[in-house]
Amino acid sequence: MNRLTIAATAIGAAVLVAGGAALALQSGGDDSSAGAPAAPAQASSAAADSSGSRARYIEAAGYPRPVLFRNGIETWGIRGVPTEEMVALAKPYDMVIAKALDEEVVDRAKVAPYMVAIKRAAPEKIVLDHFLLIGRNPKSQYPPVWPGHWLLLNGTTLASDLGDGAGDTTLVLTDRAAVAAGDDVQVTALDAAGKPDYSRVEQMRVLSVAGDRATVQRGNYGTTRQRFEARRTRVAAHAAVTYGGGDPIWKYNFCRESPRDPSNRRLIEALAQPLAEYLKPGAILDGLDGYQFDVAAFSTTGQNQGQRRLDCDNDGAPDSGYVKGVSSYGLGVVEFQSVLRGLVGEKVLLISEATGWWSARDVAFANGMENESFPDLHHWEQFSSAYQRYQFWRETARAPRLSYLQLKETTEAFTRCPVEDKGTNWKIRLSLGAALLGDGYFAYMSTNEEGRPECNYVDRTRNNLNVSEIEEFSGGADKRYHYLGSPRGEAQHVDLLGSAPNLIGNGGFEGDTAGAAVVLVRGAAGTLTRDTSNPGEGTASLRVDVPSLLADPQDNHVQVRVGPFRVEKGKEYTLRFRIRADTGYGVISPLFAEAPMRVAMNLTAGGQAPAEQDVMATKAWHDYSLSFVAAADDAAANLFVLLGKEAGSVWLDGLRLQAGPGDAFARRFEHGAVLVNGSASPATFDLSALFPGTAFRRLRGTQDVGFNNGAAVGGRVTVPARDALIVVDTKSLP
Ligand SMILES: [Ca+2]
Ligand SMILES: [Ca+2]
Ligand SMILES: [Ca+2]
Repeated sequence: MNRLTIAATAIGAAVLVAGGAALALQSGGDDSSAGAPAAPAQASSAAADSSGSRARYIEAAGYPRPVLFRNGIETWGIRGVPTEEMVALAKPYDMVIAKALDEEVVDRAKVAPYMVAIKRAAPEKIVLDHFLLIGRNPKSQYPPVWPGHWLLLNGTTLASDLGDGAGDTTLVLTDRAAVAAGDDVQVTALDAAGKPDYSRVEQMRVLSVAGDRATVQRGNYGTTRQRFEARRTRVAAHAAVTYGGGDPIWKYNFCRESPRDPSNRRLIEALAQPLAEYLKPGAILDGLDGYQFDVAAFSTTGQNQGQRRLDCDNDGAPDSGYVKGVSSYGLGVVEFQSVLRGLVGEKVLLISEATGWWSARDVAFANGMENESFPDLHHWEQFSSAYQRYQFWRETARAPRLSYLQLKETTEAFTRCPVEDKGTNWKIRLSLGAALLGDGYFAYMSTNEEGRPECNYVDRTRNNLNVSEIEEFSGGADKRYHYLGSPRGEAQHVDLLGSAPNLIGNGGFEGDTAGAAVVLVRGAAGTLTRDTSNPGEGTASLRVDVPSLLADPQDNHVQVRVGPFRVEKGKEYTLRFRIRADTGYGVISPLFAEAPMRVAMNLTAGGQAPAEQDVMATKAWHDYSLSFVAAADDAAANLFVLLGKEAGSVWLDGLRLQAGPGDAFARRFEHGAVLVNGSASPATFDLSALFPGTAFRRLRGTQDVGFNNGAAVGGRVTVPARDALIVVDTKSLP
């Protein structure tokens, strides 16, 4: 994938360096079908039914809600510190998330006993294993993966026989473009009918390719050399990804048509089973609350490698993870969550990932989502999109609902590169501020993902541990966790657009569809009509139908152009609209009836569209607001609605595009308030109108004493562009 997922789990790789030698784990032994080591004997299931105290605590605990996320706990876990030290490290946090299995980084199972101990010491805390859902390190032994369950790129066949001798290191390929130097390839015998025989598989590494010949390293990853016949052998590269210079990760085949193992299980069932087992009494994650699924994804088109595309039904033809015109991979991830939910019941927390264009859609079965390095992996210009996706999950996920945001960047307060990071504490405030508009859980890691790990902050008072405790968690000098108390209602959207003129003349589509046109790219199909059934407002809405996708949806583009209108370079414009969609997923299976459709938009000016932002659309009308900064002066700019990766129908209504910022929010708490400005320009909040009769002050900071200076905050306060301000009520917190 692109930077989005390359960045996704770079921490794991960074910590691995500190971890030293790789550890080969034994599989679980005869009593464990799950194939993971059992928990230490002293780890009983005392925490197994903690959901009651957990629920009471979640209800009672105030905000903000700090999350201890990976960094410190994994570093200490692989170092082997005394358990009491780890329990003390976790003490101030409401939620603890770390890798406690070896699926991505081989040595992280050392962290598991600490996670079990943290949960036992404080059953009210939420303790989750951070599980990489996209794939597994082939060096790990578990979860066990049957060879037919790996996701492969479209492959080729052997053109000549291959022996099993020491010198047999050349594959003669029917299609040389199917493999590349550096690939891990799965070589599978084909039976008389041409179907893969997964009992005869060998893993090889391609060292070089010349003409139709590939030189390979044989018998890798515990497989043994075998003889393979010409034309009766498939050679296919693993769909793989590497995070931050770590080991290759081989991807799982979540497609609903993936091959079935000898127990008639697809990857969907075969992976859910051990994950349910690991949480059971006596097993490695005994008593933990559940999983956070890293890189849970719906879209796969970005996982292709140029012309080499996924072949998820293993029929030898490329499909980009789509079967019969739908993302079979994406729906397979939803089905996986439904199967796991069925195995673990309602008390286990399953947290999905909704970061960027590949966001998962398993809202009906997961309790919530993570947005990684909010907004959407460092995309500050996509605040509108990432923030509203967070709120969408809060409204639609399975109860009990719980979503969180995390930030993974070095900042002025937490860096070893003070010059480069000067003036960046707003990143912490804005992402925490956005979290406080929802469930309030927030994780901060000082991690540089721009290739400068030497900038990462370390805590010298804790033997250079990589933890960063932000002052906003405990109110600075006040040192009181949860100082804001409970929220007083939901966040308020503060309208700063006023009476700025609507640049879209016919956004209600009452009489016709004038101003909107469908643009089809390279043979894609799509139509646009005015629809009077179930309008969003007035008597009609704009309906866009994408009846079918091209065989390979990576190339399928259906765009709706709305405009033209005049914009000025560098100015911010906010689009407000209503949207609903019919995906047809519910016809495939009732499991998918609630899976939303992703609809992306951009503001194109001077031929440039710097930020594509998306929303989640369902059968019911949703109101959304997306803010864009125009990239150029343009008298004939357009808004583009970007469709074509999913078939179905989309309805749009009430389009209003106005000059001005759209991402200003305020939320009142028992003992204070948070003012969030995700916009590209400063925003002034009228506190006397929002929260009349209350006197506020800023936090008394110890890390950013200029911003959090303890000063009284009057009736009107301006929050800089892309920043947030937490104020406390001077009556309850003088
Ligand atoms: Ca993630
Ligand atoms: Ca295929
Ligand atoms: Ca209308």
